[in-house]
Amino acid sequence: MEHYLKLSCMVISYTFFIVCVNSSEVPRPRGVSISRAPLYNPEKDFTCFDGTLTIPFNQVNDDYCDCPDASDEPGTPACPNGSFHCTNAGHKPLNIPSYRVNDGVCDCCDASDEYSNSNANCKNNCNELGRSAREEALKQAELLKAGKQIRADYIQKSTEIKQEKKDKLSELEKNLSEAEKVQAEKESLKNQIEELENAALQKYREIEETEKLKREEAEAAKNREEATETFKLFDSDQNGIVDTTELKTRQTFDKDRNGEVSDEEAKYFLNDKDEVQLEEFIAEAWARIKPFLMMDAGLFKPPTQEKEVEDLEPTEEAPEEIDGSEGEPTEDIDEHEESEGEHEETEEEEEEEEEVTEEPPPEPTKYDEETQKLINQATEARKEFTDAEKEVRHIQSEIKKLEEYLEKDFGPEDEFAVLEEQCFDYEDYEYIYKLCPFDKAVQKPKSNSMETRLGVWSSWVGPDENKYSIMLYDRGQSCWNGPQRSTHVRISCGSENKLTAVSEPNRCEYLFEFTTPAACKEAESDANDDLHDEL
Ligand SMILES: *[C@@H]1O[C@H](CO)[C@@H](O)[C@H](O)[C@H]1NC(C)=O
Ligand SMILES: *[C@@H]1O[C@H](CO)[C@@H](O)[C@H](O)[C@H]1NC(C)=O
Ligand SMILES: [Ca+2]
Ligand SMILES: [Ca+2]
Repeated sequence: MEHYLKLSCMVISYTFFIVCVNSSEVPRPRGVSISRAPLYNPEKDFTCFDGTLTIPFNQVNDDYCDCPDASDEPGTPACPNGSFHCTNAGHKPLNIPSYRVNDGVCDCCDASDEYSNSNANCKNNCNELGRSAREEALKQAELLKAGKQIRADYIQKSTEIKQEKKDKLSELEKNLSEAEKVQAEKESLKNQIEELENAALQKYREIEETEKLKREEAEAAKNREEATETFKLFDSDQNGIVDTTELKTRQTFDKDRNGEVSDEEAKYFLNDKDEVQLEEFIAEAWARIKPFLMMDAGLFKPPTQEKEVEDLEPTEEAPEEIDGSEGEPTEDIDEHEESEGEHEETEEEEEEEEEVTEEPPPEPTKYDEETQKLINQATEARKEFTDAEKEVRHIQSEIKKLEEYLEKDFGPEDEFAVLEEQCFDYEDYEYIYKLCPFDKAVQKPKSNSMETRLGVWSSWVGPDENKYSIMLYDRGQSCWNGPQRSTHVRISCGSENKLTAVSEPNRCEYLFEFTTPAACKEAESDANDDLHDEL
């Protein structure tokens, strides 16, 4: 076709762009690109591209749609589904749907789409547009060139970091198996010594058991004695029976505090009977009576009621335990305090008016020298085992961190890895936004420090041909009455790493714009495409 293509080509910028400007129109039907011109031969009948029909050439662009595929009307709006080509000399060629031809709106910068519509008043401004587009392209090209340099450095650095991490991982794996061995040894040592310790302590446990039993017996005896004395006191007519009449004289039993002890109230304290004898009094009634006596004596305060001052003969006995249960001597031999203070509880003392205190600390048992030595050794062995266990766990968590790092997708050449462990801020009117790549996105109001998590690193979610153009951070804090927050980060080539814009296109869905040299790389399918058509 070259014989009628008279193109003057300009080479702009050393390598990237060759822009061709038509110096004269190539003879071809209106709305047809140069590359398709050979398909329209005025010397012959025209056959629709889909082969359905052959028509005289003068029916091409006659503003009547003959071909189902619209191929006979490239330059008119006659076919509903056609396409119109603007050459746009000086700028980029363009294809528009044919219904835009002569629709009164300027679509092509060379005004060719409005050829029969002078009202549209379209001007050819392709040269101006072309010039600024080329300037912009030049700038982009320079940015790209500089960015690519930095990107190459990033790749280099990432490779080093990654290698370091891998080395460290394999070292840690060795250390782990060492540490596990140590742990196993320490455990077996601990078990051995604990067996000896256990045997040595057995006799002390038996002693303790006996003592506990003794204490419980003493407790029971004391309780009985108290009960008996109270019985005698209540049994005012000394007939060996306590009845409701006898109780009704005592304000203590005015449960509802209405100033009178009713029959019901008195019966309650006699185990729902009218009268009881001593044994039943001890076994059943005493448990109901005792707390009320204590309350009167001021030894037992229910949480809400203040003790009331009543003129009651003081009870001779002030029981000093509420629940009578001694602190069980447990087996925590580890935690012995070496306080030698032997202090005997003289339980028979009558006038103990002191408040009920917390259980006294269990008396430290005195062990014989041999046993004490075993205890010390066991304590040490337990500690060593715990330390070994801790070390194992520590190494495991280090390994886990490294593995997580190595699993992260830092781009096809790990070019984004350098952004890890950095954070970038963007401030608007109200908030400071923070992006920590491969970690999280957060938002913090300027007025306080309450951070809101807008998402944690999930994955790359760009379209197939450009997967590494969008990052997703999801699983952020839930919105009130709404979904969990999430953030998309659009990545583009820039001379520096910078968060350049933040918006919230949908409720709780944020969009960050981030530039980085790591993204400076020609897109697979860009640039010269449009020109191919014309060359
Ligand atoms: C328009 O043309 C395309 C192919 O050129 C075809 O796939 C499509 O179905 C057509 N649509 C109509 C409405 O004719
Ligand atoms: C692994 O163990 C060796 C020897 O105990 C220690 O020097 C080294 O620091 C450990 N390596 C790591 C990565 O912690
Ligand atoms: Ca036609
Ligand atoms: Ca138009």
